[in-house]
Amino acid sequence: METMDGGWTVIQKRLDGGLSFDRNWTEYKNGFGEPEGNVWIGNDVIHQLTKERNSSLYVSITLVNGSKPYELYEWFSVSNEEDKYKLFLGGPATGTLGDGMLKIGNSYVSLPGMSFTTSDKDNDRYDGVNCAVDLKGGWWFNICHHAFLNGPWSPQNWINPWYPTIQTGADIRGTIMMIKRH
Ligand SMILES: [Ca+2]
Repeated sequence: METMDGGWTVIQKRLDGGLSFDRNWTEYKNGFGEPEGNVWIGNDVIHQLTKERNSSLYVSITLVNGSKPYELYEWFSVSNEEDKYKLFLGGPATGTLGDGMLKIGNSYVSLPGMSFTTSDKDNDRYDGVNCAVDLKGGWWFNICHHAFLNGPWSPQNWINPWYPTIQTGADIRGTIMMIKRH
C-alpha cells in the first residue's frame, strides 16, 4: 500500500457495491471477495495477524467528493473464534474522520470489548435484536454502533457508516481497513 510509510495489510476493502457484505458467521470467519477488489480477509486471519496485540488499525473512507478522511488507532487486535472474535481497540485515535469506534464513556456504541455478530450469530448487546440482521452486515456491534464499514451499499440502508462525520452510505465511494505491526 502507498499509505503512509508502507507495510500495511488490507483486512477490509470496498470499491463498489459489487460484493455483498451481508454474510454469515462462516463467511466472515473464512473471508470473502478478492484481494484486488472488494474483500473481507477473514476473522481467523485477522486474529492470526493481530494476536500478539502489537498492531495499529488504519481506516479510510473515500467520499463522493474525492476526499479520503481517515482515522488511525494505535492498538488493534481480534481474539479467536472461541472468544467470538472479540475486538480489542485502543487509542490514541488520530485523523480526519474523528473517532467512531472507541466512543469512550458511551456504553451503547463503544466497540472495544465487543464480540463479532453476524446474521446467524447474535453476540451484540442489544436484547431482542440482532444488529447484523437489522443493519445487514457483520461487525463488532454493541447497541449497535457509531461506526460500521460493512453495511449495505444501497445508500438508504447504510445507516451511520461513521457517525457523525458520515451518516449515510450515499456519501461513500469506498472504504479500507488496514493493519500494521508496531
Ligand atoms: Ca442481540
